Amino acid sequence: MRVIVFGAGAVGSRFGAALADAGQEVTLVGRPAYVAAVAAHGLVVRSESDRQVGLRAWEVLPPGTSADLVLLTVKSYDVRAAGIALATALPSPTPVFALQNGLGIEPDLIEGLRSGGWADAAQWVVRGVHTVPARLVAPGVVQPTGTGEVVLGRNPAIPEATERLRDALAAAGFAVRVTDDIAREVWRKVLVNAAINPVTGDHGIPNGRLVEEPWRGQAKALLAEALQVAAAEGFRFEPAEAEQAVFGVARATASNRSSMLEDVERGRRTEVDSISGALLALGRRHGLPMTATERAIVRIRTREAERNAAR
Ligand code: KPL
Repeated sequence: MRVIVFGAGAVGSRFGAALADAGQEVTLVGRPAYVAAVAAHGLVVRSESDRQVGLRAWEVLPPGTSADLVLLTVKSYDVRAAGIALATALPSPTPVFALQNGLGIEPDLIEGLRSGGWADAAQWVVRGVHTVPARLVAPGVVQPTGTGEVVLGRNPAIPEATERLRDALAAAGFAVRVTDDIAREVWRKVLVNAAINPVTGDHGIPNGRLVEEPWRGQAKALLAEALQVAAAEGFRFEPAEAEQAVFGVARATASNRSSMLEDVERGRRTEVDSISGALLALGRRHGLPMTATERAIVRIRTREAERNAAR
């Protein structure tokens, strides 16, 4: 199967390497330094001994490149632009799996794909979520940093695409399941990100330390607000189930630095808007108290600004 991994960050690289290792024909799309590194030495997977994986990487998709499916792993704020780029480059509409953190991803992707010329864009978009952790040690060098799960939704217009990706990911060694209620899984993942990412990003701690105070308490306060918003939107989770999800992921990815911490430390924009910002907007609409979330957003914005000023 020909797979385009659009967004060669840590997660895209981990998926791309594993799929290529399992025999899929993988093309990665990433930044110039990354593409140059992969051209020079392949994609390196770091463990006790480094392993090189042969695959193609491009800065932009050469027009006319076709694929059986696309794994979209760009940051949430780049989804629309990625949609335009994909619809412009691919010769015909192709299933696109959106694996981002946060809320409001599909409308952005559909809008981008439509602007790029796919009139029936909604027929080609499939949402998924995952908790697979990874770290980009250097351009073209990725380190798996724990275990996680992939959950794929189904688009009734292209149900077989989900089965194909599920089989490919399973053969590549990932725990993967398919659901007919991806909206609930997206909320479950948002709860996890809302609790883990701002606390780890603010305090510079790996995910595993979230089980310790005072971070545990901060994560629980964020989770409590996110749970209220989810319920107001029609997605009820038992608090114990949600806590289990948050601290279960924190333990399974203990040595991992959350994507928000990586972004803050590298002076990049974080996904705070699509995670905490989206929750805050909904919470306000429902008249819910959102003090912990508001504080977390301010702290992350401050971190982003500090890093940018120090550059
Ligand atoms: O999604 C993640 C992220 O860092 O954005 C988790 C699963 C929390 C792993 O760190």
